[in-house]
Amino acid sequence: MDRILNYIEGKLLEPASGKFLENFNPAMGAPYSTLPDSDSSDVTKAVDAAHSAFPAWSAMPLSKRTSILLKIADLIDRDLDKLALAESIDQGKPLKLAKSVDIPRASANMRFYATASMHMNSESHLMEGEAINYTTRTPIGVAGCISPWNLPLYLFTWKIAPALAAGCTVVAKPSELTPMTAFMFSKLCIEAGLPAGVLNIVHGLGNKVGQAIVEHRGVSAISFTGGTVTGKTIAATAAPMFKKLSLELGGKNPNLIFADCDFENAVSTSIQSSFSNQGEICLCGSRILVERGIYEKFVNEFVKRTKELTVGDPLEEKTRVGALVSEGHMNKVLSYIDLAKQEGGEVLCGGKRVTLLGRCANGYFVEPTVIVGLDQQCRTNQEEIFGPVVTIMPFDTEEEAVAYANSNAYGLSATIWTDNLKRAHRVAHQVKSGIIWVNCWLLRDLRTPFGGMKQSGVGREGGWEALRFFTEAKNICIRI
Ligand code: TXE
Repeated sequence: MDRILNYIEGKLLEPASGKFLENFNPAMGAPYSTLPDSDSSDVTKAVDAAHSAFPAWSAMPLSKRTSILLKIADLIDRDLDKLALAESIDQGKPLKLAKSVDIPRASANMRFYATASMHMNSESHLMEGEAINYTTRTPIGVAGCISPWNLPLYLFTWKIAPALAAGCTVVAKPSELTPMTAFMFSKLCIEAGLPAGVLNIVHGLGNKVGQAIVEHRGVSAISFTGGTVTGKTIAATAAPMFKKLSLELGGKNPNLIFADCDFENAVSTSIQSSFSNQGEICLCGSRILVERGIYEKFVNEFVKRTKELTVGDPLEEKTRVGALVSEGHMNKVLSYIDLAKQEGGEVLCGGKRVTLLGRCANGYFVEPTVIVGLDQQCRTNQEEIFGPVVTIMPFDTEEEAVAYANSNAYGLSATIWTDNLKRAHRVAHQVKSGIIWVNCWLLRDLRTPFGGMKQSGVGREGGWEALRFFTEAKNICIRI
């Protein structure tokens, strides 16, 4: 069995306790590696290492820092096939997706922030005749980066890259459900010559390792992506300590389909936005709202194409829907399908666990599921399911569509399908979400602000936002 180790002070180490946890292959429903069951003493060691490394890393000439981060990006590209295979085995996602999206995005994150830091400049403001102000932005210190299991290396690097590029040193924790590519990443950092202690990766459980990172007085900022409930716990711990917080939490995103849309494009992209990565993407459009004039036509076509999706072994080329990340998560998704039925929903397709033959006989597979007949306020339409389950509801007017879209505590992203440009702008301005896609989905420009409103989080990642988050601004005012 592979043994994952912590990465502290430039070395691959066992946890202080000597204890390890099992790491499951969700497509097989069986453990295949172990990971450290670390605790607060490992976190303290990592924070100490990060503090020791901070003065040299933050003072390193930008060109040198950049070249190390670019080297890491190159090594990710070199190992694309190995990393993609590991990600698919660890997470359950189709290998094809890991190869085309997850791992390329991980190296893109490193490259984007390595070079962005070269272009970041600080502001200066002249107060006519009186004074000149200039603002400095210096790295905040040791940053804590906590990431989830749905897009493991993709989201891990999305936090680490801007933190390191800004000159911070980092203590990071990947999800205990998907630790493998973060472990492989630590080996690439060693190979790239990242100085010891600049990045420390402590593996283990959220309520032990994650909580210890959030509680540690030596950690100045926490960047977290994960569930809203965990986000609340983190905020409750970190806020009284006045730590800087970036929380990217859940979503229950509306997908608004107007009758004047490009129908083919709307249906085919909605299949993607519903079931990509088994629906385990915070940006998935799990509430589909369709203008009544095309409601029936849309539902029929959508269900037909959903039934054509191959649920199967993530390593097979034809697989479109892989395994859910864990047995617990699969049971949660199935319980929401039961709830939808109790709430009066009609399951038009899917709804059940899939049992495959062969090596994946015990895997955590769920059929892509389409449910209609539910009202906007029921729990199925209010709570994040985070699986291959969507609901479809009709609407009659634009006002109604906007009201339905906003009738939820989350506000991460929304998709709008219409060929009417004025409507696109009107609706985009009224929907309360941090990210709006018009006639597309998950089209990402890394320069744009990324994050949610309401219960979807606090703060924004992406572009300058992340570099600002990991730096502290200071204004200096000099009388002329
Ligand atoms: O995530 P957690 P879970 C949603 C999704 C899912 C639900 C719960 O609806 O069903 O959240 O998933 C670490 N202090 N999303 O419980 O716990 C944990 O170890 C510090 C949406 O698996 O939020 C992991 O590294 N850290 C989402 C990370 O937090 C703690 C992606 C995320 O895990 C901690 C994942 C604590 N007290 C789930 N407790 C998205 N928005 O992308 C746990 N962690």
